[in-house]
Amino acid sequence: MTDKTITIDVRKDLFGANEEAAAINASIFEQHGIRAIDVMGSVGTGKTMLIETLCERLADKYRILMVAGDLATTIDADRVASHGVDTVQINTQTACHLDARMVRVALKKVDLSKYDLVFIENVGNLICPAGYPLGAEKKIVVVSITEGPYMIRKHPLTIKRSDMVVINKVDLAEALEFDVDSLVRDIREIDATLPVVRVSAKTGEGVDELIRVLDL
Ligand SMILES: Nc1nc2c(ncn2[C@@H]2O[C@H](COP(=O)(O)OP(=O)(O)O)[C@@H](O)[C@H]2O)c(=O)[nH]1
Ligand SMILES: [Mg+2]
Repeated sequence: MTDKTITIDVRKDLFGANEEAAAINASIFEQHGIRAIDVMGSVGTGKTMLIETLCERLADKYRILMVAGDLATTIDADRVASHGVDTVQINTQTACHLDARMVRVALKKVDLSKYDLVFIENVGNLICPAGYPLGAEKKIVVVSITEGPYMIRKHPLTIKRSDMVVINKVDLAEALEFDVDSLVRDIREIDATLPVVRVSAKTGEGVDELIRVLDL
């Protein structure tokens, strides 16, 4: 390397800046007495449906805001809004994940004194969102049995950086002859103690347990 070369430490400069912004978001949530949950997972695993189900179950207990992250469209925000929940859509256009600054911009659009629980649906993929904390108290990852049997083993870092794994669509396990225990074993190989909850966002099976484990 010569003195003509400028080097950039991506971890320090990019991830470090995001972590600082996430810490600010966390303090904003705390000031307002808001609990926030970052919901990660591939496209189609049921993140939005799970948030819809949780909003229905928790409507009497919490004033809920949903922040939806997608490259384009307001489809997910509109789905959740149809349950009477306030929503903010962030369209990242090209970015494969939300970052803490995007979330801060979204939070500035609303009156935070009106809420005490925020669900943040991250952009659908199992890779990028894991590296970008948003200031939420928990990062949960939703996987589902329709993604096939290897998604846990192929994404160990995402599992390591999550506070909980939700295995969704268990209602389809029998029809697809899918061994849900094998997913749990794969998670255990990566983290022996990570909470794992099996649910069906569609039928509601396991959702009470999820609420209990999330301490909501
Ligand atoms: N059978 C079944 N289908 C589900 C379940 N959860 C979601 N789906 C379906 O899976 C598709 C993707 O769900 P969606 O919530 O949009 O996934 P997202 O992309 O992760 O937000 C939709 O057609 C849902 O109806 C579930 O628990 N069981
Ligand atoms: Mg969605």
